[in-house]
Formats: sequence, structure tokens, C-alpha cells
Amino acid sequence: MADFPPLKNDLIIRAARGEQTERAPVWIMRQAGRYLPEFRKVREDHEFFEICRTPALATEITLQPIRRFTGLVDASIIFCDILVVPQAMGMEVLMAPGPVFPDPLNTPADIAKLATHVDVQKELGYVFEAITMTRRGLQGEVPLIGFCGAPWTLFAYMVEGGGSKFFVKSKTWLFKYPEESKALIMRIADICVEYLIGQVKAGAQLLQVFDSWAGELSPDHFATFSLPSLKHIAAGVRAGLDAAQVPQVPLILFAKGANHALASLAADAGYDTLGLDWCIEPAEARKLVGDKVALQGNVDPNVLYGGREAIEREVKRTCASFTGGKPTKGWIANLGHGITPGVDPEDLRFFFECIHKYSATAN
Ligand code: 1CP
Repeated sequence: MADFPPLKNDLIIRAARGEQTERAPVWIMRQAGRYLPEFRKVREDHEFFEICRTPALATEITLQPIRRFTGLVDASIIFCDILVVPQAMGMEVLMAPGPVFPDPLNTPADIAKLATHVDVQKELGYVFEAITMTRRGLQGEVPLIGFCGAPWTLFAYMVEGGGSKFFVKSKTWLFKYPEESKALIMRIADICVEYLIGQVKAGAQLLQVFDSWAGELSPDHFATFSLPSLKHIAAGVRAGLDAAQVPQVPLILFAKGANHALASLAADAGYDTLGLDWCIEPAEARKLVGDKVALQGNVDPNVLYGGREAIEREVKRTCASFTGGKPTKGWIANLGHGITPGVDPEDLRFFFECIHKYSATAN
């Protein structure tokens, strides 16, 4: 592994491991993105996936929110997309402006169109290069998070051919072709394992798995189709890092909409931290998971449109619910999903300031 500048702010790493911290570390899902004018400027001249594939551009964009919010944001996340994994498996994906797969998997016969063997280093080496370059660029200011999409979420995109409202095609697969669906989901999981291990070797200091469409599944379907692949990823990454004698990093799982599964995920899914959407009270989530995991989240992203008074009120309430009046422990502050393009970056700055203020008062 490369030699990197020493880390100056390890708040998020300590919180992800369940430790007490002076205040809650904070970062925002999609913090490098369309709400930032400096991001839109780079996008004027470059295609979305061109940026992902060009380490210097991916590094520049990853660093944009860190520069703008110096001292306020406690982690960076590598600029990329979850859909680079289906691309690595041989599928074409366009961004127009949302993701589009011109040739989706309509029936199990289409699985034959996927690459039989995926050389992760060859197909996704550009992400590893971007991670190494970003680690250097960060100069130890904050840790760098690597990520991938969860196999069920990626499967849904590969079958639907893009985003979806009713998930008709992917649900049809689960009901009509359950064995083929499970096999494909586990095949995606194997690639995720290798991809995440490569990200840590390249310099990622935490990893997050995004199961953005977990909430589209019934509890039974989540347990049958998604959970086994999520466990496979956590166990596979940990075993792979041990085998390569690379130190372990905290693993975060964000299974959006799967709050019904919080207790079982905490018990034995293998993740250090569980991300919460805004549809559960933090105190209730803490009761469900006990002390087994750290929690991340969970302010409704739309509060950032509600003005300063609403932002302060919501942050204060959320802090109280996470800490229960005790010292802040095992909590990473975040929104309950990604920040959206219309937000004024100065309102996000105020959100960060409120988190700093109210998560420290309990100490
Ligand atoms: O025009 C543009 O610039 C495209 C907008 C955009 C951006 C900024 C897309 C298209 N992806 C991204 C970056 C991205 N995607 C990051 C960067 C790091 C950061 O957080 O700052 C990350 C972590 C993702 C992950 C991602 N992509 C997820 C999981 C997180 C989530 O929000 O649930 C998902 C579901 C995607 C698919 C995707 N890519 C882009 C869009 C607009 C979408 C969602 C489309 C849909 O609703 O189906």
C-alpha cells in the first residue's frame, strides 16, 4: 500500500467503530454533486462517466466540498457511481440525464450477454487510481470513503434499464425466476467484494454499501434476495483484507427503507455502522440495534429547502434523539438520503454548523 500523509481528523472512524466522540462527525451523501456551482462548471465540459474515468477530474470533484466546507465536513467520498459495476460486467450505461441501460436484462437468457469473467483491476482500475490520487490531494484533512451499490440495487438497474417507479421488471424476475435472480445477485456480490478490497488497497479508509432500493422489497424478499449478498460482501471484504494483511476499515451499510430489518442487520450482517433514512426516529433505531453498531443519518434531505429556522430546529431535535442527552457516541451525522440539486450550498454550511453546535452540547 502507498504511503499517505498522516490523518488529522479521525472522528468518523472512531464514531463508525461505536466510540464516544467530542461531537458527531458529519458528511453528506452526494456531497460532490449538482448543487455545487463548481461541480456544474466541470460538468459543462465533461461527460459524467468521463469524469469518473479520469482520476484527475474525479479527484478535483471529490475535493470540491472539502475545500468549500473546510473544518466543517469530516469525510470525503470518492466521486464515482454505483453503475460502474454493471459497466464492468459488460453492460452499456449512459447518463441522459438519469441512468439509462440501452440493452437491459429482459429474461434470464440475457445473462449470457454479461462478461463470463470480470477482471476488476482492468475494468475498474481507474477508480483505484482516483482513490490513490484523492488520498494524496486530501493531505490527511479527512478520511476518504469508498463505496459500491448493493447487489439487489444494481440488479434492479440492470433489469429495469434505469431508474424505476414500480419495479415491475425486477420484481417479475424475483417472483418468476427466483433461482436465476439469486444467482445473478450473488455474482454481482462477488465483484463487489473484489472491487471494495481494491478500493481499500488503493487508499479508501471506510467503505459504504448503498442498498438504495432495499425499501422496495417486502421483509421476506429483503431477507431472501438482498441480505445474503450484503452478508457475503461484509464477510468477503473482511476475509480478503486479512488475507492480504491490509488493516480492516469500518464498513457502513445504508439499506434505505429497510428499517424493519435494523435489528437483524445489527445482529449479524457484519457491518460496523448502519445508515438510517428519515423514516425512523433515531432513539427508536438505537433501541432496535442496541450497542451492536454505530448509526448514521438521518435528517430529511428536504429540510435544506425549509430555511434556517427549520434547519436548526430539525438538527437540534435529531441530535437530542441520537444522543438521548448523553455524550455523543457511535453516531455519524448525515442526511437520510442524498442532497438534491436545488439546495443552496450556504444552507448546507449552516446545517454543518448546527450539527457541530448541537451534537457537542450533550458532552
Ligand atoms: O449529471 C450528473 O452530474 C449526474 C448526477 C450524478 C452524480 C453527481 C449521478 C447520476 N451520480 C452522481 C455521483 C454519485 N452517485 C456519487 C458521488 C459521491 C458523492 O456522494 O458525492 C455516489 C455515492 C453515487 C451513488 C449512486 N448512484 C446511488 C446510491 C446513492 C443514492 O443516492 O441512493 C444511486 C442510486 C446511483 C444511481 C444514479 N446515478 C446518477 C443518478 C441521478 C442516479 C439515481 C437515479 C435514479 O433515481 O434511479
